[in-house]
Amino acid sequence: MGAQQVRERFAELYGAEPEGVWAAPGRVNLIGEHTDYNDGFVMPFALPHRATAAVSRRTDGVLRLHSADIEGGVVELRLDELAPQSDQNWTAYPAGVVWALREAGHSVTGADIHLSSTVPTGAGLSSSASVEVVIALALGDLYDLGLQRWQLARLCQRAENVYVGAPTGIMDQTASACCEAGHALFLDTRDLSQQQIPFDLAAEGLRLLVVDTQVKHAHSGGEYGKRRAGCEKGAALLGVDALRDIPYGELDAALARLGDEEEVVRLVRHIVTEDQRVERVVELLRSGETRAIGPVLTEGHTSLRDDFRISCPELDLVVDTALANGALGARMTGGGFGGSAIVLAEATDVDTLTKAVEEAFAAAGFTAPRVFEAVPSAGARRLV
Ligand code: GAF
Repeated sequence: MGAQQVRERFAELYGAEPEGVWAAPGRVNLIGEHTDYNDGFVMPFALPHRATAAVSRRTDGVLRLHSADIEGGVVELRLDELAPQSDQNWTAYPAGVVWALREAGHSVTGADIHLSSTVPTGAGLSSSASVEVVIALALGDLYDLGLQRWQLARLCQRAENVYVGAPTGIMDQTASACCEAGHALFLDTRDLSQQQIPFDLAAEGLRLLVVDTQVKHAHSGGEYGKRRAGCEKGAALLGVDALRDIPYGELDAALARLGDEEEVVRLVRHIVTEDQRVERVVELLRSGETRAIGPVLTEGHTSLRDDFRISCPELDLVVDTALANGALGARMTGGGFGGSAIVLAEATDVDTLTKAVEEAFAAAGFTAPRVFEAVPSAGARRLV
């Protein structure tokens, strides 16, 4: 929805113009999956799909929230009653950010907020992080909190981990806050150092398709947390702070030391090889060998399917069908257990590929997927 529409709806709901309108995008992760809570590397880019928020300050300790995308009216909350994991609804994301800001000592005295989003929910495209980041950016601006983008991302992650109760890493919030149009973000999640890597597929006659399988997923469910706990167990058994500290060249020796801890062996192998895949993709993009990243993306999928075990039949079908129909590479993206896959393809193959995936889904009796082209877009910003 455009800034003007969001602004007008705010005025209808709250009886006055908002002080401003902000937007924050969803993301696609090109490579580097589940590495973020292992202090590793990730490489997301922002989608044109975004959460837009019209916001005004209040001084009476009240937070009023409304979403264009959810049935129901304005929800009114008192700031001094906000408490972690007290809310199972969509309001937990914006309220969690207000809670995290106040908990960090920032003086936020209330807000009226109207939200509208074009980021598909439950599709592995960071709809939650986009809501968190747009609220943090808006309140940071209005209350003049002087927060840098990486600080916004950390606060949003805290809102998600503690207030919402989902044990996610820092990738999605940083992507939404820091990505730039025409670039992928090479992020070191240990110190949040980042490099913008030019990623202009159209200029090279390439396309990156997102295939939303329509299989919904949630990170507050147990499987994500189990993978995270397994990785932490691996790091503890190997005597390192995080799996990021196992160099790729020492992987075999590290796995041998894990003995018969089969599940941990698989998790460790995925994380260490995935960090190396991110570094390979960065090198290939830097040297202009964009087509050569395809097989690296596909290796990433195999590792997520067989070692990390977070794929599902729909995601595997996208990858297999795409590869059988000329894709350069394909993989699931995001947290897994559903959500979306990405497909790197020649522009000239897009129609054939899309049709092949749609037909394969129909033949398998799966819900029709939603396929769209992902163009690396701008990060969070003020619109009005
Ligand atoms: C989800 C999480 F929110 C991220 O932090 C990340 O772990 C991702 O899954 C997997 O790479 O999007």
